[in-house]
Amino acid sequence: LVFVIVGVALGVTLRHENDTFQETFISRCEKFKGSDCQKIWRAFEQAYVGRDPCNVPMEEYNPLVAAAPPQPACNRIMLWSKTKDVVHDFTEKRDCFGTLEDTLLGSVLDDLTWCGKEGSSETFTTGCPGWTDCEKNPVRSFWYRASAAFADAACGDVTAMLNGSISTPFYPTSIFGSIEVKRLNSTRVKSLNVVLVTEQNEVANCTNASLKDLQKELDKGIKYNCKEVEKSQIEECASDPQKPCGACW
Ligand code: N1C
Repeated sequence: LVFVIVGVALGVTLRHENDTFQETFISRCEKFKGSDCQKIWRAFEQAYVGRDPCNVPMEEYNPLVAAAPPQPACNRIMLWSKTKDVVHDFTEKRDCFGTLEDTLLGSVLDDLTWCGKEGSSETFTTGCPGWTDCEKNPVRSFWYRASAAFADAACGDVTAMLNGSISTPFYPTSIFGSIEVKRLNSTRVKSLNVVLVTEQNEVANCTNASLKDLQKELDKGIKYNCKEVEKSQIEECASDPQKPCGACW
């Protein structure tokens, strides 16, 4: 009897886990009017369901990206690395820039964890590999693939917020460094404008060696600019709807 009760309880928990994840996915997706969220869910699921959670290459998300391609607006694209909080605080309050989290896929999967298991058709949200446990985990491969699609679609003047409180604001193994910068194409992108977010204890400025590496990675023909901006200034502008976007820094 004890086994039956434990078994049923476990079954109920798993079923619950599975259902709430799918419900979150669908309800976030439905905020994007006119999207076929059932179809997008199926394209998502097929990437990792029934697979070893350490062997999900980013290409498995090709059908998902095809079902919901990111369509960023030119001149408003915001990329970032190690500055998620300040970036999202700003983009939530002001309609100046769009990040990957403002696109359907980025917004649906932000802050979620998921994986499959060999021989199972379910989605799990616990017991999944962490970001660095293995390289080809479903969450990491998703962000690689979605970021690649976002950068491929970038156009006009692109902004990137990097962290001036660390010694290497441009980190070659980050998604920004290893995927996005490399995929910006000079036939569509005019310039990359780095906003180096500084605090009282400024560690890096625009002359930082890692930013030289960033310029080397850029497609020739894309103009590069860098500006040090205090975090408090970005926060002030976020809270001042009167201030034009172009006057924030
Ligand atoms: O590795 P990063 O930053 O350089 O990646 C950031 C870069 C941004 O420009 C985004 O377009 O890549 C994209 N991106 C996301 O949009 C995103 N949302 C949430 C990359 N990662 C994203 N996450 C989570 O943040 C992801 O699960 C991983 O844990 C971090 C990576 O952040 P980072 O190292 O600061």
